Amino acid sequence: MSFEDNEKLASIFETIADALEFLNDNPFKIRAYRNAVDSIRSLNESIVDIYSKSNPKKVEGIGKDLEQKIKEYIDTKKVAYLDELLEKVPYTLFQLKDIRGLGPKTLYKMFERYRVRTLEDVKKLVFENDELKDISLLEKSIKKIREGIELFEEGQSRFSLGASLLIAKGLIEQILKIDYVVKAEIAGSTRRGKETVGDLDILICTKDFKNVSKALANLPHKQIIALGDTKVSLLLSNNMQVDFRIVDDESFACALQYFTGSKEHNVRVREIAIKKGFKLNEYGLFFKDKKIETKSEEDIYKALGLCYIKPTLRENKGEIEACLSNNLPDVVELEDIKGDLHVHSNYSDGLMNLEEIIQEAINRGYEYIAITDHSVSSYVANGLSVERLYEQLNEIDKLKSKYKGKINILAGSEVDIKKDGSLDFDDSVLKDLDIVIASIHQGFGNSKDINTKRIIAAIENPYVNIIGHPTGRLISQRPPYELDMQSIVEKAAKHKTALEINSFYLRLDLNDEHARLAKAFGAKLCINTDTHTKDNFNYMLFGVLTAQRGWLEKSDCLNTLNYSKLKQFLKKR
Ligand code: DGT
Ligand code: CA
Ligand code: CA
Ligand code: ZN
Repeated sequence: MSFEDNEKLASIFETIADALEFLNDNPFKIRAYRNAVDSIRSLNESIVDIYSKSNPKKVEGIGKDLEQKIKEYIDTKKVAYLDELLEKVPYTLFQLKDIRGLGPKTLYKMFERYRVRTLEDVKKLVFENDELKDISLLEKSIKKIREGIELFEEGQSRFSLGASLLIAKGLIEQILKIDYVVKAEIAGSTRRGKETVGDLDILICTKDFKNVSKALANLPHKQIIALGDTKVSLLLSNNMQVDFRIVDDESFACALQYFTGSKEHNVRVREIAIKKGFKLNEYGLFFKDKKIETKSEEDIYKALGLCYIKPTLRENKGEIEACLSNNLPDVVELEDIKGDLHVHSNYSDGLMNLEEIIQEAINRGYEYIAITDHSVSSYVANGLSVERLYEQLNEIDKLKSKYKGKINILAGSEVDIKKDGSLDFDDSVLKDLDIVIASIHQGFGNSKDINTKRIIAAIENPYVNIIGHPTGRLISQRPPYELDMQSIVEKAAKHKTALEINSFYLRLDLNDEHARLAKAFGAKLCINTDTHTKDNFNYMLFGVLTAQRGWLEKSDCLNTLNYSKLKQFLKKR
């Protein structure tokens, strides 16, 4: 099954990278594996299909050595190098590497010195000791690890939207090949575009319940949790649970509405149904016990006197009221996006050169594209010095003329906001750029007041156009830094600085609620992918779903503007 292979291979490479990190191996080698993981996760086709060809096309981020390992995987379904590494690092440690404040080096020291192997072992160690001098952990670090463990335990039981959508897509492709399956659709929180997903829900339309449920149970899995004619639940190899519901054509629309949820939204819709004399459940819509034909979800909402409410809005956060008072937002769609304004090239830590980026943006039908590499302080990301920035500007200038009429290129930078709130480049440099993103990449541990001041200083800078990933969170890995979000959105609106919705699936930053707050205060949002590889451009969907959940309309977003309107906004004043 194609996409499951992508995920399997990505997680093998990820585990190899983690193991190398535990063992303090060469950082470039680790980087190569991580880059490969990234490219595989954002691929739009099966890695097995690509590399099964005799003369496979080049996949970005995958060099000769890793190509060999992929071929080995295709032949043997495993990578022997991983087994070798697993003899040195106990596998249980891997699950703990995402605990904030811990890190592979400390974890490995804990293993060597105290034979710590599981989360329970780590908890015992750090909650019973205020410091561990033997492995040079003082009180402050121990406190951080304790906080990290709490966050980790919260996030453990949920998957990222990115992983969930990827797996769902692969499963649906498989399911549609089963005999007598007419339709298959994603439902549940994945369809609502929620940032994390507890389990995956898939709805399947057929007449042949028995054979379809049998075929579902034959999809690759680790365990069968439930097996009946109308419901099959599987545990996948990555521990994700998938609930398949099998329905006939007559019930499909109502079942889709029901299993999309949210539960809270459904409760409200059902109340409205009952008040009007209807009954609504997963089997159908009934009026005085007579089943009413519903071909689509639209039909259901319409019959109840409601307008159609998109899945991303179905959270009972005011959408029913908005619908009844004709104020439901006409939310932004993927097709409304006219360009990506946060892109890294191989001048810093991206994998594409400038022309590859431009070509890809053209392929995607974008009207404009910005090049925004890191600035000098982001030195792990190979940030650009002023000299290298001007070199790049020079090259971009030439490309602007070369691609004139095909796409508009904006020369920019993702400038670090330094600890004191000043920026990595002086205004005299920033004024030469077409677009400036300012982001915090260092000094997360400060107070709410200091963090807020740093961001507001950047917002007020006359050359800054966008604040990148404003809260710095990494979903279930790093909490957002504390910010006074209301002051930030107010200032952003006032100074015409947009706030980013970073679409990378572990960021989704701003999140849906912050986006909605920003909109309420009239700030513009910009949905960017923070692309580092060609396929990362696909992340735009996650950002758009988040924007929809934040009730954003096309007019609330910066990168839905056409090029001349965009240029006007970028001038700020
Ligand atoms: P998750 O999996 O935690 O990310 O969230 P959901 O929304 O996917 O929840 P899930 O998988 O438990 O159920 C999928 C949908 O099915 C849910 O959004 C609404 C519907 N549903 C499930 N159980 C119930 C229930 O007991 N009552 C109602 N009204 N709806 C339910
Ligand atoms: Ca679910
Ligand atoms: Ca479920
Ligand atoms: Zn970036």
